Amino acid sequence: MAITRGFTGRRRDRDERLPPGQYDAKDEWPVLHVEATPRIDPARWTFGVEGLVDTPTTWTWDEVHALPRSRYEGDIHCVTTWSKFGMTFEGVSLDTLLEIAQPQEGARFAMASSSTGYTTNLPIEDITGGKAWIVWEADGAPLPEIHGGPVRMLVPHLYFWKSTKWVSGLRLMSHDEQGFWERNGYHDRGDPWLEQRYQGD
Ligand SMILES: Nc1nc2c(c(=O)[nH]1)N[C@H]1C(S)=C(S)[C@@H](COP(=O)(O)O)O[C@H]1N2
Ligand SMILES: [Mo]
Repeated sequence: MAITRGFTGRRRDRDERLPPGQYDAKDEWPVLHVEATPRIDPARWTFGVEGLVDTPTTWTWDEVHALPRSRYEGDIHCVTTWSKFGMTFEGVSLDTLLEIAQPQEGARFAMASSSTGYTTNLPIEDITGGKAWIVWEADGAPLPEIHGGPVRMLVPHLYFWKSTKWVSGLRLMSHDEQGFWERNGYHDRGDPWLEQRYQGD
């Protein structure tokens, strides 16, 4: 009898891609947001980087599409305990955008915003070094409006509330400030492998 990896060791009990306290949502991609889904015409969408940068820059839909494309293939994890394996997202790396905007030495945190008013805070180290994107495609199709289309942020190594839907900009700051869910009790960083769900975790 053939013994495959799936039938040996720990993996039988628990998929090693699953952070503690999470379950595999399989084919389902739950939709979660606190505001009404906005209708955003890509022709009017912009993304701006401001705050502690030498070159504050705003990109249009056409301008971000002219930048080098970057793809994420991997898993996502929501604090409400679902995880989803093997997702593919395409857009542009935040490294590319920050290379243009030129963060200043004192920039240590970022606030990501949606045009709806939703915000979430992130340390600079979590959005640089190939760990964060703005994306307009999911699994080979245009990002659905309900999942943040035309463009959302993607920071897949942190809980998914850090991935702002209908993203409109990023402000770089010297100090940490709390965003929407963080002010409401969620963790300032949100690492699923450390189970940083709530303030104090
Ligand atoms: N603008 C906005 N972005 C948001 C949210 C939100 O309420 N508004 N919710 C966050 C949370 S809690 C999660 S789990 C994911 C859900 O993304 P999905 O609906 O595409 O699964 O979006 C994140 N980004
Ligand atoms: Mo979430």
